[in-house]
Amino acid sequence: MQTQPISTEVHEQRKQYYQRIDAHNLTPLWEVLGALVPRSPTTPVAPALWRYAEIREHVMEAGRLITAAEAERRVLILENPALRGHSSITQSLYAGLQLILPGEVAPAHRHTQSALRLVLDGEGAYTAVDGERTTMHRGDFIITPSWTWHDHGNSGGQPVVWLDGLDIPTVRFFDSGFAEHGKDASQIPSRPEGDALARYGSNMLPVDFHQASWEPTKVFVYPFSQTRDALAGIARAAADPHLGYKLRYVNPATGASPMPTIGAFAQLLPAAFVTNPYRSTDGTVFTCLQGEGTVEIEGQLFEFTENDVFVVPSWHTYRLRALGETLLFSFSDRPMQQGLGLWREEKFN
Ligand code: 1HN
Repeated sequence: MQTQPISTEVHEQRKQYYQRIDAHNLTPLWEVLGALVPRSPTTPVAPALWRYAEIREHVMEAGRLITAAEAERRVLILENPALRGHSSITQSLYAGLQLILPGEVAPAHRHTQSALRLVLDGEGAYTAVDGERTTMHRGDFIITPSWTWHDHGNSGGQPVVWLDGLDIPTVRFFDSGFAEHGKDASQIPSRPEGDALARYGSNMLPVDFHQASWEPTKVFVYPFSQTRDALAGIARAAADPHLGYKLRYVNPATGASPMPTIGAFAQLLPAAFVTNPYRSTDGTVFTCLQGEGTVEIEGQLFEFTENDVFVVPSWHTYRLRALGETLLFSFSDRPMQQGLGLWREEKFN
């Protein structure tokens, strides 16, 4: 950018010119070009952490103030501290903690926004997706792809809390949001529990089943037991210095992410493991399923333990440190960025 000094006369002429064109909704590019096309990402998103032990009681209090039916979804949104009022945890993604009490139903609806759930606390709830229920267990990764009917219920005896991740800011950006309410509060199951996982998620597929690369998977639950086994299985070999043992969830029919807008990952860090510094352009939401540790994000240190949620903004260098053996779940907009040719990462030593 040119930094030549200009006379006060020219400065004044330009200012008056900007005011004259302003009335026509015109503005000069040269005053904003540097900010529009930065040399590297300049995100407004702030690093942040939510300590589950500190916020759990606030989530439970919502259960005494409003029913799931009245709220439709009883959720406390995890708002990025630098994006308050935007219902966003990153520029493209939304996150929240949803509570469902014994006997409650969160009524059936569908929308073009894609959603994921990561079960954190309590047992006995279920989610139904397009006519099939799945009982939710801690650590299960459950998806409701765009325009799939979904409702939740709790037939157990404990409050159940899960982390919701949605592409709400992305759909808002595209102005492509549609939604519908179901005619019944709960879908009547049309398939037995476990059908989709057996049919589409057992290293086999129905013989005449084919999907385009952008289509979401029919596997709508990735049980934690399988994720844990896979991570334990790869942890017998050497760890990646930047990632530890990290796997991405996939649509087994295509190899792409389970849903086109959100990528999800599970990561095992052995006790005392410290990752080498790393950054990528996908701002990422993490939650700790097991263990405890610290994350250092551009010099800011956060301690995390089970069920804590933290966010690493785009292009922020971070380093994870595990105390005991630690298992992290994470999600980001990586598949969108990769599909558009925008995604970059950098590994430091
Ligand atoms: C939604 O449908 C759920 O189905 C949770 O559990 C959170 C936030 C915004 C819009 C729709 C759910 C949501 C949501």
